[in-house]
Amino acid sequence: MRPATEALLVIDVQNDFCAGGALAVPEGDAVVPGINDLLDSFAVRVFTQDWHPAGHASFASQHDGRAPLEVMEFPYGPQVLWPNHCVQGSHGAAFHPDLRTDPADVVIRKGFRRDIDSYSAFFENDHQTPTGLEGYLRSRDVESVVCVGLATDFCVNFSALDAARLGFRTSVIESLCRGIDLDGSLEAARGGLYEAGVALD
Ligand code: VGL
Ligand code: ZN
Repeated sequence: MRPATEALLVIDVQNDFCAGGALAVPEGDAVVPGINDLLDSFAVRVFTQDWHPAGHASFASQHDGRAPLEVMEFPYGPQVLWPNHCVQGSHGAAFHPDLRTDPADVVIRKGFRRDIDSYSAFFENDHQTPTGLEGYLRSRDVESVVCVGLATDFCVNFSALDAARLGFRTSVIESLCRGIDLDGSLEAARGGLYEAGVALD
């Protein structure tokens, strides 16, 4: 068993980020068996779920003349526009069917405000609006966070950066993550995580 002060953060292992999904991450499904094996060794297990209302502002379909993967200026800064994905209650938003979800202590849903995206498990993309995860972890006396899931360069990256910034000892198990890799975003994420003191295991 890992120490009681260590949490496993399983990020966005949902159908839309896996093979056949609306925003499929290459080899996204490949993380499932390893995550399943890891769950029982952690005393604190947090899952996140990208959970957008239909018509979410991060969807390219909401902006005339815009295509997925273009970057648009939002009030809080540049925002990548995505294909419609992880719509609340849809099959795409459900966890991968082979992921063991019963061991989850808590499921944090994010991205449910129409006008603001949320990559990080801790804060929305304005970097101010909290999801509540910090308080949850602190009230359970968590000191370390281990991140796995999808996508390495977006939700895993921003979750790990925020965890480190909040003072949690933070690591990312890269073999249990897969990335989107948009214009070098995977290498940029690795560099940023290293700079932030996040261990890449
Ligand atoms: C994600 C893009 C849009 C992710 C979520 O889980 O990494 N990426 N929404
Ligand atoms: Zn999303």
